[in-house]
Amino acid sequence: MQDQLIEKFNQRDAQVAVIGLGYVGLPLALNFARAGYQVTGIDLDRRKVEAIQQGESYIGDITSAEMSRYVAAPVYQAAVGSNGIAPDPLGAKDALHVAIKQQGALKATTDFAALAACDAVSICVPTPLSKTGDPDISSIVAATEEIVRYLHPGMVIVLESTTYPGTTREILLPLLLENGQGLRIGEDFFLAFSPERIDPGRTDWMTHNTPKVIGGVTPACAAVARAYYGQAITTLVPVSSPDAAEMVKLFENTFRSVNIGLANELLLMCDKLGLDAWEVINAAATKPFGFMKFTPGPGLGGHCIPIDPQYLSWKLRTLAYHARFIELASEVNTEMPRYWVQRVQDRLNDTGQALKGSSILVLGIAYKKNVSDLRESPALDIIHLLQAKGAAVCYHDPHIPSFQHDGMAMASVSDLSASLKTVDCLVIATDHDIYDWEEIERNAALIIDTRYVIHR
Ligand code: SAJ
Repeated sequence: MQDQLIEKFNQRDAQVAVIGLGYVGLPLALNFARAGYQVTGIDLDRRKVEAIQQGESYIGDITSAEMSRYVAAPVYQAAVGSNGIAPDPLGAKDALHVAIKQQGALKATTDFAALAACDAVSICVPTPLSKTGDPDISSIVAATEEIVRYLHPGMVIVLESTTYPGTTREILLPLLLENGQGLRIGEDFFLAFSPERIDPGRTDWMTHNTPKVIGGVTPACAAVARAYYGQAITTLVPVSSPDAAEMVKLFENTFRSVNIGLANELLLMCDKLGLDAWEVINAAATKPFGFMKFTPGPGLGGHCIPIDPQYLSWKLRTLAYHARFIELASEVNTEMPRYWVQRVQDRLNDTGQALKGSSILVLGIAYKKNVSDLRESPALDIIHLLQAKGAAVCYHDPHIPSFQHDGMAMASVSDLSASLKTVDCLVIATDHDIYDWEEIERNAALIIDTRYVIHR
């Protein structure tokens, strides 16, 4: 079975599925289609499925023109049932079959039954934190339970979702082994973990050319998973187990969280010493070796860096180990919004004005520059804290015209120049490249710059 499957991948004559068509799954599905596989994208969100069927991209990194090249040809659409599965794609007339093979490499559906015809499936579903701050892998479990229903001999499953070490082996494997058909791991079906390394908006490192770590449950699983991914990804980095691969991903992002926390603590220390933290950091960054620059900021945003390390510290707590760096970094990073609000209060106080009743404009609320993603953005905490102290807060962000979050509903001010001239204080939370910083500095009375973009 192993050799048959590997040969199918090497011949690029495999049918594969990607579960979860977000910023990770859709680019992966496209890369598999580009490699020559027949790809079925599966997502619970019918709007995503319909958009793909229409050749419309909803991911910034993919153009609709690019996607349309791989979406099923019109003739295939005619034959496809409403749930996105052709009645009998392999028995279709020659013309349809050729159309499917050449152009219909990518189709989408909400129906997991498509897995019955698949030789491989990649799981790219979200792994958030629960309300209590613990890992929520319910989407992974739900996807795996669907896979079990359609598990058949000659199938490889690769988990991509970021999760704690042990998930693949301790959660997915037992579920898959209860397949009721006596299918054996490493003989009849194969299982591996390969973490995603997508950085939305990047054009230098993309899915196909970013080295991809991959760890199989058994040597046969590793060989099959490498054949599956090797046709679409330039560089594979095999590791000894799925646990190691899971740990690699968490270490990568914990590395960032801890170093960002150190940069933020440097700011707090420089405050006490009356030093300019950015001057210190920029000078330290001239060291040509043994140093990597991170900068203080408004706090830690995004759907990766604040979340992933918590998966690791949670797992270690179950083993009675306290992951001190992770928890300390999280403590420092989450404290930053409060630190910056205190800076606003002090600056207004210096001019004899109370924060209460003052008007504050927060500039840039996305979690980092040049993105429109608001998830875990510290700017939201800054707005909330300022409002709690009685300030009248407005914001401007060209990437986020309006938002609703945690009972807050706001819209970006339309005339930035006019707003700059009227507010008491400006807080620069995200330094989008689109801003004209000289004009901003000319028009704003008081500036609290969490990104050091004005003084750069
Ligand atoms: N931040 C700082 N100081 C820094 C760097 C970042 O305050 O020196 C803040 C950012 O403003 C943001 C948060 O930390 O709020 C996270 O920033 P990030 O640069 O890590 O950006 P992310 O969250 O988009 O991280 C992603 C990750 N990619 C994946 O998980 C696949 C991360 O591993 C990448 O290294 C990062 O992109 C990247 O390099 O851009």
